[in-house]
Amino acid sequence: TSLLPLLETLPKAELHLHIEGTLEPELAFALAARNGVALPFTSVDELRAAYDFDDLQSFLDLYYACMTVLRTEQDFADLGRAYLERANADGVRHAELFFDPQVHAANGVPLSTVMDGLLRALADAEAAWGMSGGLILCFVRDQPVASALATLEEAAPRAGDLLGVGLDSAEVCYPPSLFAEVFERARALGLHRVAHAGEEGPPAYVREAVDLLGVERIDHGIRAAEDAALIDLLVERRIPLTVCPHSNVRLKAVAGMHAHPLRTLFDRGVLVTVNSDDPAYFGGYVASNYEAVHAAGFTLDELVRMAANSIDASFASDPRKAELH
Ligand code: ES4
Ligand code: ZN
Repeated sequence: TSLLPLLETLPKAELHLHIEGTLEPELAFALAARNGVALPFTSVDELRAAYDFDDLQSFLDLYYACMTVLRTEQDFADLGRAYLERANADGVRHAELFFDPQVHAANGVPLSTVMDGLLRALADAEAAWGMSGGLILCFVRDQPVASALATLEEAAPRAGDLLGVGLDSAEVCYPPSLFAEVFERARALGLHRVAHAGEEGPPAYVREAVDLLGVERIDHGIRAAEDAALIDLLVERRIPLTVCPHSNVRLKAVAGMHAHPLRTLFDRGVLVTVNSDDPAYFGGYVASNYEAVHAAGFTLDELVRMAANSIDASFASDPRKAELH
């Protein structure tokens, strides 16, 4: 019997979610037609058939190609609305959305267009379902540091409209240390800081993100399980990991859920959370990711703990966290 209906009722926060990764093929084709943009696929089925990845880069190539259909403030409001409606059905009470402004800028879309559309979707979700949340501006680590700095300066006057900054895209060969100055500036602007690390990259990248970027959470971080002293550091500093089970399996970061280091990390006392990453591409939204964790041998009590961790690990205010528990 499926635990899914029960998992959908657990109050949870989603902390690792690329809003561009919630673009379902049907909406991608609708926006392509609306904006007169061509997709390199002739049908929804052909696009869905391309969701067969070897690694992170093979996914990113398709993800960035599909992002070209996103052009107007309304597109971002529609995208955000569709995700938040789906998340509400999965018991998400607080959602922190990653977005990639440098990629949109390369497509001719200004930062304000992206932010205004997504903020409208978040405001509507708060009004409709009492959902809280916000935006985390991510720097794409395979673009120059100067581009990240310029993007942050462009965003600086609207720092109050952001929860924080993150770091994503191709990981190997782009160590966190490259972005120390960018993250120092984000800290000075009063922004929270997170970074993808230890998804495909080595444990040393997780340590750099903590020591040199001062991040408050690590996105993925699963390769930290290879380094006992690093696990101790995450436990002592109470630095949560935002783990994305379907993503790790589909991008072959792990050999399968049976080989996932989540059990090691959880049993050692790391504050692990369960998230969906790019759910349109990886075969399931957040409750489905909790179900995958259950199928891998975690008990309902343990899943309840991870849902509680997600609220504690969020950037919601303390009164809001108390309300969510
Ligand atoms: C991403 Cl799964 C993943 N890893 C790194 N960067 C990303 N951007 C969107 N999804
Ligand atoms: Zn991610």
